[in-house]
Amino acid sequence: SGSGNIRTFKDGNNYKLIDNSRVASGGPSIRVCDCDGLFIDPTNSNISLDSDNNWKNSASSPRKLHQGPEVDALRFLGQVVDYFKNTHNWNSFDNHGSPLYAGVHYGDNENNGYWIGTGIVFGDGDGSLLDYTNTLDFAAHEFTHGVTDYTANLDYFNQAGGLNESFSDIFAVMVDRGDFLIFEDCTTPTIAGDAGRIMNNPSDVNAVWRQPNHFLSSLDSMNTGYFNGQDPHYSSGFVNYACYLMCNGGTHPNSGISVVGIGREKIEKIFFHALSIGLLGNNNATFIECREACLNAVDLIYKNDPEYLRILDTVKNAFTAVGIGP
Ligand code: ASN
Ligand code: ZN
Ligand code: CA
Repeated sequence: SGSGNIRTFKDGNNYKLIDNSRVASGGPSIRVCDCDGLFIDPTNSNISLDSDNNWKNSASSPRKLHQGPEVDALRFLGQVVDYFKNTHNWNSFDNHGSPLYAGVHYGDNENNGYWIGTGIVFGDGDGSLLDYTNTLDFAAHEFTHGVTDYTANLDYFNQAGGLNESFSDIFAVMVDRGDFLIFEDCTTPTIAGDAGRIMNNPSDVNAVWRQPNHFLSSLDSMNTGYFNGQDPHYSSGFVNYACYLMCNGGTHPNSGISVVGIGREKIEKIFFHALSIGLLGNNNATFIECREACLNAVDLIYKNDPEYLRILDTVKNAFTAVGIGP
């Protein structure tokens, strides 16, 4: 994703993709492992090496030997860690500054990436459906699964599963900032304008995961079973849409309910408060409980803000617009 300077670690004759610049202030060491096409755990193994500290792709070498994605992982995880620290005063994924591991070139043409408890593994993709998976919003999405594990600790099924996925998408777009598209930088490199998920229009045909935009949306063949929570990537759609409406405003096409947008700065604080305090330890939280936690967050954070009533209205109307609550 372009050239630039990075922090590395000199060890004998080699340089390692380790960024310890946050350690002195209590932050995490960020460590990139080269999985080299294997399904291996990056924790404490195979740190990416380079002999001259000039990291680059070699066009002639196979994708799994490209250093670009390894460098990107280091940079993007740094940005994600800095976002959570600077915006939410949350230190690494566990709020204890634990080291964060990235496993790059995970698996053979693997079209996905995962939170693994100590960090994230990133597949290279097959170059068609996905082109590498270590983009900024992918890193932020997966990292947020780690934050969720240490806060609300939401199940990955039923309504809690949808909320779990939604929190990851919400903070993915908060970190990535420019848009409400999920994984747009790595989804189908040959097709312009599509994305994994589209929070501003979850049922858009350009989304790989077409999601219901309302709790009561009739189920199409792609999301059959979402009321049983079989795939959290569908039941997250209307919560994602509520978040979008809170930030940018709009009228829900089904319910006709309008929401006045109040921007991202207040909304990200409200959702983080809900995740880390309101829903703390609430493994099987429901959509309604998420609404209540967000409304409580508005009270606790903005009670004395001159805009308090406007903020409350926006959050309430957005949840109501997507069918969560009265
Ligand atoms: N495996 C990823 C996840 O955390 C990517 C995705 O959103 N499908 O959900
Ligand atoms: Zn996820
Ligand atoms: Ca994005």
